[in-house]
Amino acid sequence: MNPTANQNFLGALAAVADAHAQRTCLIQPGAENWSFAMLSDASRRVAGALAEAGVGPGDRVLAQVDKSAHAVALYLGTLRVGAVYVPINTAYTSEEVAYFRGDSEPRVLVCREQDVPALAPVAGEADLLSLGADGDGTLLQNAAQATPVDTITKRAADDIAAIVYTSGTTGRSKGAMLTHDNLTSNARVLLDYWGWADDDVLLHALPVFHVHGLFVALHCALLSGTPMIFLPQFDASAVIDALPQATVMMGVPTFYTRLLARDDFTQQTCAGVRLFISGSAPLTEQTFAAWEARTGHRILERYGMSETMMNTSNPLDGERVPGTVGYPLPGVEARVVDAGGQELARGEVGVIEVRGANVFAGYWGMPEKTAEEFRDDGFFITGDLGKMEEDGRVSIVGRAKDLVISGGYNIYPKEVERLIDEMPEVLESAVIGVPHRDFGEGVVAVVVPVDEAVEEPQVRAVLEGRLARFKHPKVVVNVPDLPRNAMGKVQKKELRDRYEGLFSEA
Ligand code: MLC
Ligand code: AMP
Repeated sequence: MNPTANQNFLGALAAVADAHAQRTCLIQPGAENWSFAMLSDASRRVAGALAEAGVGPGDRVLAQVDKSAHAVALYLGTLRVGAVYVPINTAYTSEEVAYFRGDSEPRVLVCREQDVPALAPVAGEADLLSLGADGDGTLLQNAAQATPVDTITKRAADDIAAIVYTSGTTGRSKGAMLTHDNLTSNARVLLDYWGWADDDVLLHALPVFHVHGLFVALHCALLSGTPMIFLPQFDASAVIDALPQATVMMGVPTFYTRLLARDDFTQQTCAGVRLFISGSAPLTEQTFAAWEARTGHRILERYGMSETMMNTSNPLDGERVPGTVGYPLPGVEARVVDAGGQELARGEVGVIEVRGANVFAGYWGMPEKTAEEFRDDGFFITGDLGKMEEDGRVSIVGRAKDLVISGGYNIYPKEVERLIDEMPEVLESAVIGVPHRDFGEGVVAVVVPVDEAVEEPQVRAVLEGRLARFKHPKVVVNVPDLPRNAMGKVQKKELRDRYEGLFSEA
């Protein structure tokens, strides 16, 4: 790598876009398709609006926007001016957005038009701009007046391209800083490992505020100059309609279980597909087997995180083993260690640690937290429990971190417990995840009431407006006390075992 060259990841994407200018980039059923040239052009205009708003290299652009072609242009426009893209879930409440705004100190906050009144009071120093999925709003109005930016601001390989927030087990969310080199290296590895071909068409139904939809999926298509069927969200009917035109689909396990629940989803639907990829949450062996029985395809499962993007993957050619997440990707080292950080023998369960060009630069504004999660030799402590098989495959068996993954979204119990514990009717609570047929895990609040039993609507009413709804407990259970160990620590495993059948009918 030439250290004096411009390492802005957008440079690589722009070169591909120029080479495929007239090719379709975004296939949008029911709306106009966008060519690579149209997307490049839109990103230049958005960059103009951002530059006019004073956004420069290293400045943060916080975005809470619906998925759309314009949202992709906003991401690319941010990179173009050398700024840092900070995407957040559209389900977050204004109270949650206030935290991200305060922590990331963006120059600009871009939100949906309907959210302007609620977010104006929390925008702080940031300019508040709006962007509708159809292109309405002040961002594009400003872009129409601004001079488009043709240059790509020079960035070093280790300059920050994006901050992706991932919730903290103890405190508030931490912003994982991903560098231009992190994005570039992981995208190149995935294109090669998954055998991306010139005639591939990706079905993209993931949200574009997490690494799965924004980086893994989008980058594979943009960096290979191949089209995506760009759906605004996952809707089983829309996916069944679009799949016959696709060759690759990426999804969280819920996508797969929801498709399997449909009688009109058949082998014929995916006759043209060469690869189904799953990640962000464990894919059960039952889903793997049911998918193979229905479609003849063995789903390729891979493992990643916001902090690292993709770490391991089952092979494209070769055995895809259900219940495992495959081999460390080229350039990624993985090891399994005990509590003291000693590497364990193959087959033994411990914490997974990874090192490589994909691993993030640290948590934004949290040097101590960053130091705690890295070993001296540069390995990042993932907090996932797993083992390495004799042949080098990795299996994930659980989590050392107290985390629920529901439909591919992470929910940190502490964040929910803190609010429930503030209720005068509650003595204490424990929030857990138990098996859920649709979401993989469903959130359950186990509460010790002061007096009368606490009902689910009461809890929801307290959380409403304060926590995104996907984090709300789907069930509230009342108990006289919480099981604790000798140290006084709540035994969540015991609670998970006790309530494991709660959603069996779900
Ligand atoms: C929505 N709801 C959820 C939920 N999604 N509840 C629990 N878990 C979820 N994941 C709730 C809403 O709050 C709402 O509740 C109700 O369900 C209907 O909302 P919806 O928006 O209509 O939901 P739906 O369209 O059904 O969404 C489900 C989904 C979506 C699975 C399609 O959650 C999704 O796209 N998930 C993908 C997440 C993802 O991309 N993860 C990648 C992270 S990156 P109410 O109460 O309002 O009715 C990562 C690294 C890696 O992990 O390795 O990839
Ligand atoms: P996030 O904070 O959204 O980046 O979530 C990352 C977490 O998702 C990882 O630390 C894992 O716990 C989990 N995860 C991602 N992919 C898989 C997978 N294939 N199997 C099991 N867990 C996964």
